[in-house]
Amino acid sequence: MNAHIFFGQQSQKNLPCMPSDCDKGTCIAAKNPDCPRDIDTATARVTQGRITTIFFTAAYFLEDVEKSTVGFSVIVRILVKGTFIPLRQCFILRFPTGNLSEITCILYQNPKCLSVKVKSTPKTYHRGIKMKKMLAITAFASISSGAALAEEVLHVYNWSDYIAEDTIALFENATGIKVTYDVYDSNEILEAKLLAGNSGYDVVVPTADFMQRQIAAGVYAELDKSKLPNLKHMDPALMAAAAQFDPDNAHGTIHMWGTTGLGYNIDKVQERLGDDAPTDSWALLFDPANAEKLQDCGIALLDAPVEVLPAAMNYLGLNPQSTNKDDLEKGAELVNTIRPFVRYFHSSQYISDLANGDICLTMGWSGDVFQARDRASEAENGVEVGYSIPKEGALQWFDMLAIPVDAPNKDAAHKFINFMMDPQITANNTNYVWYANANLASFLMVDAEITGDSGIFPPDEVKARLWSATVYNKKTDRIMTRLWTGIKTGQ
Ligand code: SPD
Repeated sequence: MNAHIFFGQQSQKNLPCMPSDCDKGTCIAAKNPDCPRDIDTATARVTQGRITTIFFTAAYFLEDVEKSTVGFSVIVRILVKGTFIPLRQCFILRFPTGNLSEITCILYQNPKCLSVKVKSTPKTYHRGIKMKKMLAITAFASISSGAALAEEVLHVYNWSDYIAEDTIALFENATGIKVTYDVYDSNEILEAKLLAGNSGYDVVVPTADFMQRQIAAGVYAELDKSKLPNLKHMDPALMAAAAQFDPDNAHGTIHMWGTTGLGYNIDKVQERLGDDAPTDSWALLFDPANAEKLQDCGIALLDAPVEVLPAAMNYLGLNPQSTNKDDLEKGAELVNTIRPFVRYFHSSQYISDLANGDICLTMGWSGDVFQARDRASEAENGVEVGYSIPKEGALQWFDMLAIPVDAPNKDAAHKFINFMMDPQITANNTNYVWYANANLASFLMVDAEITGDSGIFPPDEVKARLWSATVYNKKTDRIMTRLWTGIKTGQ
């Protein structure tokens, strides 16, 4: 896969469609009737410094593009001051010595056609050759103004395995803000830090039900939506579902959402339970006869009482959202019957263990199980991983981007959250972590393998069987903690 952007006359003859009608307002340049409109956009701007925004016309020459059914991803090289700069994906890029300039290019269906939008330019540039000069100038301006700036820092606390590997670097490159990034793997850990106060974090990612009671405890700042223009991309239906925990989505926006189901090693389960193994049912885990047969190849459970007990209650035919003490105790009793066959309780270790064949069954979060499947297939180790949303039903949850009320850098936090809602960034994240997102504009850029997988984006008939989490009050919390401690310690 190799593609170049060139600025200048040479590239123009390679393009069937060229920018031609630019004026001071907007320019859609694809005039060739063979070219779809808005097939790609290219912008460059200096985000800080004396010249604040420059949008430009550019010409692409694509040598070779990796095709997929959804779109194209490209690697871009840019010529600045006579040197080709190796860059990552064509999305947000910066010049080598400055961190203030950025180029964005998004390529969709037909890479041979070009459509460039030019908005509110200080000057209008019609020719790529002028663009080349302009880039040199802006890079220069960046270097000189960048030296005087103090480093701005953003502290992010997120779930492990929950972001593409280059997202943070792209944000840093785009904004010049340095990110410190820590991870956790349970809501309880995050909650303990937030309730203690002065966590030092600017952005955190609570699950919506935990977030609700944390909002009540005054843990979060209200979002300043004027700083979040990318909110317009969010799916109103999913945001409304998340709003049941945070009215008007006042404190958070959806990072990813998913389900809690069963991850399993297809061959090992089949070897032990035969062709009729109930992989589509909680019975695979909660029927003690099955759990006993699977114990030798390894069963793991999430270390999350609010996930495990309601699933057990659901299998028993009880309301998984119930806070009734008897119901919770019946759920715990069932989990106790399979407890001797459970190897461990952990909420992230199962990803690598499932991928390596070290366990054969886990209760797990959708994307994490798909990551395990992906890792196994990359390792070519013969392990085949399956994920199922049990036919009895499953939890649907939303993980939210939010800002603690005592965040040291709320302005940068808003920039980060807005960046995370950029359609291309969201798509990159989903393509990497295998979780469904709620960003409608991103779907064109999400791998078809992901959008088409019913375990990640469940169809309506499956959605109808999903329940949303219960927000437990202090009294129920205490019951849950007591039951959970009993289960884990085997008493
Ligand atoms: N590896 C990322 C996992 C994110 C899971 N969030 C789950 C919340 C479930 N209630």
